[in-house]
Amino acid sequence: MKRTLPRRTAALVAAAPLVLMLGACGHANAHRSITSTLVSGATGYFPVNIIANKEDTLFLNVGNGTEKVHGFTIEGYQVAKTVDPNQTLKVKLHLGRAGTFKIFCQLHPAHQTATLIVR
Ligand SMILES: [Cu+2]
Repeated sequence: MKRTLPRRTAALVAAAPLVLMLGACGHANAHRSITSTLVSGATGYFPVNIIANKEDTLFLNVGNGTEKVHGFTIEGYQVAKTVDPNQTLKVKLHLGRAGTFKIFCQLHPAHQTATLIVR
């Protein structure tokens, strides 16, 4: 039993550079949050920019800190959801396209927009 421990440790040490290499390739998990809230006295999103890398898997928590239902659409990524007041929606997205994509509320034209930036 005592002999298996050093072997396991050696395997972990051997795997560590592999994990680091995968991270360097840009195939990473990006965890971000965005919330509908009051921005300068009007309804908008905070933060106004979500930034991640191409080929990342984006795990996005979409919150709503207001008292109304709000929409959440990402142009170019076929995401169109609604979020109830004081709820958080989880959106998982593979970022296969680089560029700048408008985030907007499909329910309220006056709702200030945000931007998804995929580098
Ligand atoms: Cu809205």
